[in-house]
Amino acid sequence: MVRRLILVLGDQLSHDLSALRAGDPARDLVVMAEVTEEGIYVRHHPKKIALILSAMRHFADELRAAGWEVAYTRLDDPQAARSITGELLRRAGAHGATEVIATQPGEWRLIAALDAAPLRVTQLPDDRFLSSPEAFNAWAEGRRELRMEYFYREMRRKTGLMMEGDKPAGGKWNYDHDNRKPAPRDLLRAGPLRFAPDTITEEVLDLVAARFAGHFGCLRPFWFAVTAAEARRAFDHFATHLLPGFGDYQDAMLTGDRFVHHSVISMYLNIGLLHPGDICARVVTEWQAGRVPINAAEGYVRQVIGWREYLRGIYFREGPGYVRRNALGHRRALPAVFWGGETRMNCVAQTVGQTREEAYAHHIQRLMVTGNFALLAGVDPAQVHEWYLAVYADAFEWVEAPNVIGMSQVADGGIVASKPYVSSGNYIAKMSDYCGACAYSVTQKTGEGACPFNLLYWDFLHRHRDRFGRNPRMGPVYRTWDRMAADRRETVLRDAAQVLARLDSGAVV
Ligand code: DLZ
Ligand code: SF4
Repeated sequence: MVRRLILVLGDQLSHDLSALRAGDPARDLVVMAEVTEEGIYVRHHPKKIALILSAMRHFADELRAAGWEVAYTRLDDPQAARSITGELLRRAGAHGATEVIATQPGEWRLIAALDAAPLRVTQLPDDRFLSSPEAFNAWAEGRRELRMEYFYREMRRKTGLMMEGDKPAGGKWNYDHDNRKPAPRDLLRAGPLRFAPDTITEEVLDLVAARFAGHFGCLRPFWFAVTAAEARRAFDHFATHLLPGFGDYQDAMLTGDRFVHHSVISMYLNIGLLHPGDICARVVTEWQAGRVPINAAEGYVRQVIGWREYLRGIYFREGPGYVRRNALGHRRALPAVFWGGETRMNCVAQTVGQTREEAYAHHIQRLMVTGNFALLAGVDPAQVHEWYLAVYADAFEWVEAPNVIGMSQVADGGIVASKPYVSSGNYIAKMSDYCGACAYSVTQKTGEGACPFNLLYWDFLHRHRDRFGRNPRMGPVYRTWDRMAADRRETVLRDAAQVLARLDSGAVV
């Protein structure tokens, strides 16, 4: 019988992957390949590359133990092609195969590459999710607005998670209002579970150090889980020690406590080491047992069955052009501070510094510090998107692009976000301890020492009044602006222009 190739990509490390289910270990050959192109099409953070390559190697061993023959290509194999399709062609030639079974990749670029390969490639649906692009489209059909909250409610009903009959448990769908507390310093907070690299990971770390030396980010210390068993332990640790406070403090940012109550398992989830249904079931069990308050459990479940699935639906619905949307016409180049360039803004320095060291920052750091800054400064959203895709270990385009292009940069014209997530320094001062150690003053609204967020916030709203001025949810902020004395408004706009000029000239801001 002619052999078929089963393709398993670096973010498809699940034993129940549709391509593996469709294959036959007695007949088919699994192809896994470490390839240069996947590491450099955006310059991924070295920790992210190491996570993926080490997890791939461990997964290949598990597949072999389960009876599969695996053709595994290492990055330093002199025969290796540079791309996934190059490797498929090479393996097809060597084994006389013409047919490939794949699970659809999470990025249009690779979907197109597989379509264009001169082989018979079947791309099966990726069903490691609780919804599907088809179900999302059916939900979206005929709706004027695609609001996450309504999609989420449908997912609650569909999964039955935290439901009492057809009513939400506790009487409310969403407990976000209880989730906005600044966090106290707590030296005993557990933090995410860390794993010592084994020999496979050590080998990968040396390889990544040699091959991707110029990429932004620290490779070591490397402590990520690299197998499903480790990822489950990491989640278990979170559920036991950190989940109870997750709700209250999920938006809080603390210097020196990078993870607060976050689970830091999104990278494991997104490469297939964890399944969303399993982790939600565990969260619900903790809540049912009375060990976790409802606002924590609901807040966590909403991120997983709500936001995550909703954004995936948007990505596949909107098509390959989505990442080039630029509804606000923003053109500024990404400032050097995003790559670790000097800055006097402590919140940005902390968030970028932590991103460099951990390949991780939590959602409010991403949305309200770096994302907010890029949006207020009018940075080209395609460049912002590429940055997020490169620097975060959990960033794959299906989830990263709608988060950045849609939610953070409102570059999709308002599909994901009904109003821009922008704020002055006030919000950051409330939710973090960053402002106390900052060279700028968050209470100063104009002049040299004024927090740049305070200046750029009004400048942004003023610049985009045509678009946002009629949005009823933006009414109060425009009224505040209009009530300011005319000369004060002029000063704000003049000082903001100076901040932007400094950014453009490469001066330290
Ligand atoms: C991100 C990534 C990296 C850095 N390296 C590889 C690789 O060497 N081999 C592989 O199969 N996958 C890798 N990936 C993940 C792919 O980029 C990912 O599958 C696509 O971007 C689609 O989400
Ligand atoms: Fe950030 Fe402004 Fe606070 Fe400084 S003062 S940390 S720039 S919000």
